[in-house]
Amino acid sequence: MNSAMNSAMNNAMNNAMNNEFMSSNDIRHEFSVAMSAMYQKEVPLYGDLIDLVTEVNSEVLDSQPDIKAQLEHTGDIDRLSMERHGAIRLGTADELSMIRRLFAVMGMYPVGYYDLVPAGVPVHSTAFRAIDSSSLNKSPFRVFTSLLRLDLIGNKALKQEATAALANRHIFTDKAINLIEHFETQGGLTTAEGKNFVLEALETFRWHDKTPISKELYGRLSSQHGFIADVVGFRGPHINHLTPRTLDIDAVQQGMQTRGIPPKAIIEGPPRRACPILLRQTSFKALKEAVNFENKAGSSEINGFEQGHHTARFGEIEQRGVALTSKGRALYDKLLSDARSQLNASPNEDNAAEYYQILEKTFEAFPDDYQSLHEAELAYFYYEFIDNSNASPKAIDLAVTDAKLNDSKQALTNLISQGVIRIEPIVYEDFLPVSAAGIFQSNLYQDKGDDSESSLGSSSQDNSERNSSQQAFEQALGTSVYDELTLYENMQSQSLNSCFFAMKKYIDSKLI
Ligand code: OOG
Ligand code: NI
Repeated sequence: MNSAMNSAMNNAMNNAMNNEFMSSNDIRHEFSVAMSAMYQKEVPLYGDLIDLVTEVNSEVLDSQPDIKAQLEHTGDIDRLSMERHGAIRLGTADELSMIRRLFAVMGMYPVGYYDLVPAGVPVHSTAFRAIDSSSLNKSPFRVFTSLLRLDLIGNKALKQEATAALANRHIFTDKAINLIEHFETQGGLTTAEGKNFVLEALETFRWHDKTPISKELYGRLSSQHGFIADVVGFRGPHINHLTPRTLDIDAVQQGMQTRGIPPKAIIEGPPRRACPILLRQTSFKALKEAVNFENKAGSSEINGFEQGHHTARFGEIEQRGVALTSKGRALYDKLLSDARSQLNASPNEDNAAEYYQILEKTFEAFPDDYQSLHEAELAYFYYEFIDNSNASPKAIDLAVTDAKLNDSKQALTNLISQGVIRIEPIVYEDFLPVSAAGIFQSNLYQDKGDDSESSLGSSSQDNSERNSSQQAFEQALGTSVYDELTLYENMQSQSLNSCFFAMKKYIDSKLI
């Protein structure tokens, strides 16, 4: 862990210990609520989506009491309708490094590196989120944050114009920056400062319908890639979608169709399964929105502005499952790519049914019960000691000694099948690059259709290219990103340790 990250962690710890400060978890929660209210006002169709999700979720709760009981047990029931993530796109290294400091105030740290260039999208990204189980439980809100790869614009003159436009904008209010600095020096914000911070931070994510560039420059940027125009053409990184959690994504996809909320062609990610893995997502197609382009000299000028439109903002839904180990993830990536090559076209409206069929068939190779996923080390789990199991303390003692001393997987597996240890899936908190690319693509090319290729095309990429772009991203960010697999690994091993500890206490109390 580097020193910037260390000080972020120290801040978070001081913050939690020092009562006079508002906790970062509370700041994050209040921010996500404020952001949701702002976005529903800005994009009313998103409010309709939330209504649909709420209805589908309550139907699931009514018809499947076991799911309701589980959500009540974990405390998730109260947070069910809260947004799980949003996304923004930034233009410069300075913006990225300041946004890192802004999110740190809310206890959100950069996790994972996503390179979208091989998928034809000129950005690379990370996700800012809480990193420990208890903070995630308090508020799982995350922001998928992308940085534009201006270096990929081939046309030198255009690149210069884009760079100049970005250099002119200030996406943070002075008060927000002051409060961030105050947080860093004091180690926290008081409740009054925290509430003020939420209001100031919100300004960065607001929609502006007056652009700082001309329609003509906007057109040239769009013809390179819609994404470049979306970043360079605006005064700030408007939140481009928010994403609530649904208990049945297939039902929401259906429901959108019948309610006139235009869905994207397919649900991204793995197929529907008994034991959900990773992340399934879908969205409604981005809206065509009126914007006013700066036009001091033009003939069609209305008060110095020329009218036009822009397409970028949408609403999304997600359904999450268990986090996969690197072995599980490799299997997921392989099966997804097998399914896509069998389809022999990119999934779209016309081949959606065929695509789902192929996907389901292909994923039969992925075990679909938690016990098998655990045994094959494909997924991460929490361990819980059940002290009312029928196993004798002596037998538990032997099995624990074996599992601990010999690191014996068999002993652990036995304890699980005897019902002494219960496993509980660790939820995947991150994103999937192929899915993200699918979300990006279907929301940037409304006028041209889902399949249109960007002028950057898609390219293959070797490992050294990937490593060097990750380094460039981290340099811009001002710190390295957390490795998501290490975080899940730690959660799992910490949970196993506390489970063993609880068992040891139990055995000692019985055997003495
Ligand atoms: C981000 C797209 C990625 C997701 O859920 O995979 C994303 C964007 O459109 O800026 O949010
Ligand atoms: Ni998203």
